[in-house]
Amino acid sequence: MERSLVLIKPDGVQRGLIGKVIARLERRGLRLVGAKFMQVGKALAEEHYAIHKGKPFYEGLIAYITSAPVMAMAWEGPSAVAAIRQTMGATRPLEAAPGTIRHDFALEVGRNITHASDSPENGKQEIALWFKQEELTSWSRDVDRWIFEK
Ligand code: IDP
Ligand code: MG
Repeated sequence: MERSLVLIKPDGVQRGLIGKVIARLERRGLRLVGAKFMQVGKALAEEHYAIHKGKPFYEGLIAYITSAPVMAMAWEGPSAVAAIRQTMGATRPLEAAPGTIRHDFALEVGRNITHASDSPENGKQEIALWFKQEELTSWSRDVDRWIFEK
């Protein structure tokens, strides 16, 4: 089953949106496999956002993600990466489709509430970066057969 890292960033936590974000992912049919509420240190932030090092917004991005606690989660499902990014909406809230989290709760790209992995490979890598193996729980739900075709 495909997995994605999801972060509710400091703005989402401060604004009391943890429950709303989780509710949308649950409602979609995705399955939670790990979750922890944590303060992000500079080292983890820099490794997580290494691909953006050198970009004009990089320093601000590291300051943003380390500024207050985040809710880090691993979610799974068929095509979980694409499904979750669709539920989050485009990176820039003004380009996000109505009904998406970034459209419905945000205005600015530097305060866009969530992070989600952008490929199945990055999903695996990011979950390995943020979670120890024993922090992830594989399980099944009675309702799975009504959500997952196979
Ligand atoms: P994503 O979060 O939708 O995958 P990325 O392009 O990977 O978007 O960028 C990572 C994060 O960096 C964004 O979610 C956003 O918080 C921040 N970011 C991206 N572009 C800008 C920008 O132009 N100004 C400020 N922050 C930005
Ligand atoms: Mg990204």
